[in-house]
Amino acid sequence: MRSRNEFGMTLFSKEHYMAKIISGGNLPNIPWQDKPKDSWQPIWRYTENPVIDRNPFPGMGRIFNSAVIPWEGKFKGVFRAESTLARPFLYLGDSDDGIHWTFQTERIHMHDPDGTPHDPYYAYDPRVVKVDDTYYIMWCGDFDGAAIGVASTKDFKDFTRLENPFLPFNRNAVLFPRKIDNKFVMLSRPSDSGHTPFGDILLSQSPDMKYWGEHRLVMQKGGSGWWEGLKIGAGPAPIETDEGWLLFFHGVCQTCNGYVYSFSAALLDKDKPSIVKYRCSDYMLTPELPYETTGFVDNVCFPVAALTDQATGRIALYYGCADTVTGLCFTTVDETIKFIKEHNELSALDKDEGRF
Ligand code: BMA
Repeated sequence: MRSRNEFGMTLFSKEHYMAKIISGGNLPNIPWQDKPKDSWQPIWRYTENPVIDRNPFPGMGRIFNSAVIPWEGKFKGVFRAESTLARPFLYLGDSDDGIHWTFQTERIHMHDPDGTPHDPYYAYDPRVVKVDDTYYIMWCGDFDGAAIGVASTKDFKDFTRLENPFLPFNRNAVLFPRKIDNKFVMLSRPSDSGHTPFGDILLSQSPDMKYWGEHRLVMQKGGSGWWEGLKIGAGPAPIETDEGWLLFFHGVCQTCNGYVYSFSAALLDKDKPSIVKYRCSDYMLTPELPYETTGFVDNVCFPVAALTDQATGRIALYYGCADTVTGLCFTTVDETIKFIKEHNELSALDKDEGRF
């Protein structure tokens, strides 16, 4: 509905405006359940969670914090999988519906551009992002401490290791799904050598996925919500919307009984994504159900992958639960952006381009 006020300005009623996803294409087979009628929250869980339970195949203990992407009308997964060694490596999986998975029982092997085998010493929290015709996998691996590893593939059979983008120590790296101003743009979370009692989200740019620079501060931890008081980190690849880049991010709260990982979302400027336009002061999902509150590490909801359907605005998010199993939850671009705006809280630095 559209009307005009006494000054002749056009007014839109709430029903009229619907935020839209503007790239990524349609995904009619996106995993989906409608929002429960009694829910006031912007994100709702898949009722059959977890989608990947404990001990998913012989010898494999836990799969969580993992990436899922559309592939040839079905879905491909790049999983953080921990065998009975309890040490993370990347494994592949396939699914017709994004819910039921078959796994390859041999971990992903990689080589340098000259063909020399070059496997990660360990690898966790993978994100997979398609830019142009190439899929990039980013993970946290060892480089004299925790740092970001990157590999590329076009077929999920052959994986070429690229140069490590950043100095140690760093985690939670994820590319934007297209170049901006002709450059690759990657979010990351620099830290120290320990289990990082601090952390903000930064952005770096590259003409070629090899040389990275033009670093910018995007978002700092904190705000009025204690749920993100200790540190924050980017989740899935930012989603392009008509309001800017929709970024789901996790936040960590320090309690007397350990860390609690929740998540929420922000909107970044379309052309200069180090500028935060809106940021949600409240969490959208926090550990509540037993598979989120109890596991190898209790109280962890850790989002790393999002499937989107441009036609309907649906978003399916995969999140690691308690460092033990994989959960699925849902929202729409409109629900999320509405919630962000209703709970908007920006710091002075959020609005800044983040160049010091
Ligand atoms: C973070 C990462 C995640 C993990 C989380 C909770 O620092 O290591 O992989 O889910 O801690 O243990």
